[in-house]
Amino acid sequence: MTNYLEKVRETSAMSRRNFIKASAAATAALTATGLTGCANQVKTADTGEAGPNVGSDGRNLVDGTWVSAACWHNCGGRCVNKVLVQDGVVVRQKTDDTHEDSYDHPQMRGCGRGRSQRQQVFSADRLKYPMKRKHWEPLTGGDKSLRGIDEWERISWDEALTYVADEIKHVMDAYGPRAIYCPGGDDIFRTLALNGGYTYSHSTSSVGNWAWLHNYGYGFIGLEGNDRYDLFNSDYVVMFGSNPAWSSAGNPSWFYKHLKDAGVKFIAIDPFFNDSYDLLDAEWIPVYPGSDAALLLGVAHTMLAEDGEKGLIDWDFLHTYASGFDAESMPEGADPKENFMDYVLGTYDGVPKTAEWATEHCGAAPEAIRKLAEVMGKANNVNLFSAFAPGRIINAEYFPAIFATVGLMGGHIGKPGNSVTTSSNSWAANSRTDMFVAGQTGLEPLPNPIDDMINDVDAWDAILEGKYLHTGMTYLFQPGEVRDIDIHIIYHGGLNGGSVGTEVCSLQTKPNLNKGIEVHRKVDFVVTQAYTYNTDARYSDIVLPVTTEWEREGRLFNYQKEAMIAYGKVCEPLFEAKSDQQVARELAEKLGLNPDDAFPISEKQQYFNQLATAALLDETGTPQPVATITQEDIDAWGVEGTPQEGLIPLQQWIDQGVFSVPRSKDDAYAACIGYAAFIEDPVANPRPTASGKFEIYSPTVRDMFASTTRENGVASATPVWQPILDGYEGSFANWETKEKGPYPYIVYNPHYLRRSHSTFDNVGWLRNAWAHPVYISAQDAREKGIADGDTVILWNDNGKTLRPACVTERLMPGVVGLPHGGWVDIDEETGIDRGGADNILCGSHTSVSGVIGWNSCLIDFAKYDGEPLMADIEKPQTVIF
Ligand SMILES: Nc1nc2c(c(=O)[nH]1)N[C@H]1C(S)=C(S)[C@@H](COP(=O)(O)OP(=O)(O)OC[C@H]3O[C@@H](n4cnc5c(=O)[nH]c(N)nc54)[C@H](O)[C@@H]3O)O[C@H]1N2
Ligand SMILES: Nc1nc2c(c(=O)[nH]1)N[C@H]1C(S)=C(S)[C@@H](COP(=O)(O)OP(=O)(O)OC[C@H]3O[C@@H](n4cnc5c(=O)[nH]c(N)nc54)[C@H](O)[C@@H]3O)O[C@H]1N2
Ligand code: SF4
Ligand SMILES: [Mo]
Repeated sequence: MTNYLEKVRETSAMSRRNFIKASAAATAALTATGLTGCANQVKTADTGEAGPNVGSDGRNLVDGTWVSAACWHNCGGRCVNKVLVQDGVVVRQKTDDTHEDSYDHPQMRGCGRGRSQRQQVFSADRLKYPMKRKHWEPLTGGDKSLRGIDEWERISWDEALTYVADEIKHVMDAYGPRAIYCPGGDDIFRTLALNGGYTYSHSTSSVGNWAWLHNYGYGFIGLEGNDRYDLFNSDYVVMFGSNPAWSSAGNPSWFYKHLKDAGVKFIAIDPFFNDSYDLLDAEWIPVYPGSDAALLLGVAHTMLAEDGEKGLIDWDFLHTYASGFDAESMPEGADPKENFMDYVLGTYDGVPKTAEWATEHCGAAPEAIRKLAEVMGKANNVNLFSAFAPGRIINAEYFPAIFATVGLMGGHIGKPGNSVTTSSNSWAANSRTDMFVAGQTGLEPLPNPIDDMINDVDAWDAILEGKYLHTGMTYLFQPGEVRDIDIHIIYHGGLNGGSVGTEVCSLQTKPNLNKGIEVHRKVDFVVTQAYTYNTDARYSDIVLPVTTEWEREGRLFNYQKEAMIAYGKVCEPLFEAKSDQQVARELAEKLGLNPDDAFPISEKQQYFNQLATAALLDETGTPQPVATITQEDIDAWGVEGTPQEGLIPLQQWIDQGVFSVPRSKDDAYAACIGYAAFIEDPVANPRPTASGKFEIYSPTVRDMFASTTRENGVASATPVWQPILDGYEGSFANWETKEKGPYPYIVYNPHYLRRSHSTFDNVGWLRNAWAHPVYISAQDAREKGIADGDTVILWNDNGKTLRPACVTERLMPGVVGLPHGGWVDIDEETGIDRGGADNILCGSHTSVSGVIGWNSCLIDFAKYDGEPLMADIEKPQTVIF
């Protein structure tokens, strides 16, 4: 063990020497340099045509100090980002070069978005000063219909915070804390909690129906998978709805490519033959969005039908580790007829879920389904993977359970070369089993005294109608209860999740944007903390400009399994921006509260605490502090702390931007197999379910869904197929005759390279690189007379939006791909959105669980006969001051 830690230390020391060599220039402190003028200078340097080491102004782009800089968005990856600072000006960016790149010790390289970060931070459309809407009036809102189109007036911080505090005080007196809706803002939450509370939101956003496996029934808490080295032991990787090349930037696609090169075969189940499948030479099985459960039932039926001849099912495995597969393994007290196998065979409902039955629902050929059944058989080593996308569908509540069950049928859990798991975001192709203990800021939780939480899918209706269905928090259901709610203030406070960059779902990213705008024009007061003129800011009365992570003390990220990314401050706050926490403190003061009660320790101390408490779990699973901290460090930082021995000196970690662990196929982490302990000894290590096994039949899930009182869909203990009402089945007016309805196409939202959700959409370089078209299949385009590049209008009852067409053979006919996150841009004359905002089309529909169906929406589309769209790169930025 000591040897291993020694090796880690040595690697750090080596890269430290390289680092010092590379950045021989002075380490002049930047903090004193006001960078208000920095934006212009950076632009000159960036847009220069000159060679790589000389800026257009002749500036030498080699000398200076490389500083670790944040790339903090919720982007599916987490990478090292460095900026070259010269005389206080950021002139260049680079990524991880702390060591040679290898499979054993990969660099944590950034993507195009991260490398364009300076164009976001130093953008001309940064919010620079507090401002108020010209026709806003205190306490009444003034002309509220002008929200989103009004002019802006610059005001002082004192004025702005006084206005906000007065609105809050007024609403607290008149209606109480429940009237304040605050869907996001880790820092402002603390101030509002101290002030009496606020109404909060929750959502299944990323994971969709995967939420129902995380904590309940099946015991797949977080769906354990295997380490990346183990994947070489597999014959097949079967991928449902996975596009790491777009949505898991960083190393996952590269890890997958190593598997392909080693001879592992890939099968892709997806409406889109995406770039990842192309890279991996995957065999493509096209399916309609939301139809995966149907396809998998066809696979299960085929496995049962062909088991006698081919020996596909591992019966011992099923009976030992799962309950509810067949009549003999049903839990005590349950009706034996409700077992999964008899459901698949159609024993009692008269509908055998054959490959042909599945084809009618999913669109995949019966031969492809039969082939997949053979692949899933027990003779093969299979990693059955899905990203989250196929879970973000209404009526697909039972897809994750059916997915897991098919994996269990072939015995693909808990053994080398086999796993059944979500493979998504930064842990795609490398199970998320942690190698680190995250550092803690030292801020104790400050709970909200109010328990009102509105599901994002219901939020806008709730505010318009004055009532909502309270079901507790996503993942932790309480029985559905209709409550009155009377929202007067919307406070968009920024990001959630105990760390930056995690999901909130703002006006832009919640379903039903047109209804959201109506709500924003109804309530008494809207305030937003933002650094860029995002959709929340646009539809507000008062906007408070905040710093980006580049202008803050620093933070620690441990989203990457094998690396801890640390970054510090790049520059002082631009213009009049303040950190979210500073805003929360100053507002607390205006509200007559003591800001120290909300934030008893400084932002610097919080950063230090994170670094000091981060630990590597060594090969025995024992936490080893990462940072070596001396008394001199503590004194230099001016914080409280205790010296400690770690694996890398504190300042070196921050200078490098990363502490990463060299790996090898023989290390203890490589042997990490999901659920191995349970498989080895299911009695000693039971699953946290009633039966102690994987529960294919789950009364917990049935009761949970039944308790919501939502009507669309069934609450069932047996995982069953449900027609997708906002998907393929719903696209027909008459399913029997196959007569199409008014909205015959399924639109879904691929997470897109140009952006991290809506973030980065204002960055010119990225607009230049990625056009944000709408993907249309060649067949549908032919039928509609649409050519590549034509402006297309997409519509349904929720709204209308425009995009240029990208006509492709890689998309299944009947399916339309509208990338996620385009900034809404409503033409007030026509009501049509020119920004291709996905949530213009996503409605406030849900099903029995309350899941949000981003990838199940119905639309029609046509060639647009109005003025064609200009390319996004031509669109001017909105610079207010
Ligand atoms: N139609 C549709 N909608 C979707 C999805 C979909 O697929 N389709 N996907 C959903 C998913 S998976 C997710 S995770 C959510 C994400 O939803 P969001 O988290 O709302 O998405 P972002 O666009 O990343 O929003 C971040 C916003 O916070 C601002 N911001 C960033 N850093 C800071 C900061 O430090 N302080 C403050 N005050 N503001 C900051 C950014 O400028 C940006 O406007 O979207 C969901 N919405
Ligand atoms: N560039 C970029 N990367 C991101 C993000 C971003 O906004 N931009 N967002 C990050 C976040 S927070 C999240 S949650 C993840 C989301 O990442 P994912 O959940 O992986 O979602 P997508 O990348 O949209 O889609 C992955 C694949 O699923 C397919 N798909 C869609 N619906 C279905 C379906 O019903 N069935 C099947 N079989 N396939 C389907 C799509 O065609 C696509 O090929 O991405 C993360 N990464
Ligand atoms: S994947 Fe995310 S963290 Fe990494 S460089 Fe790209 S945007 Fe930044
Ligand atoms: Mo997400």
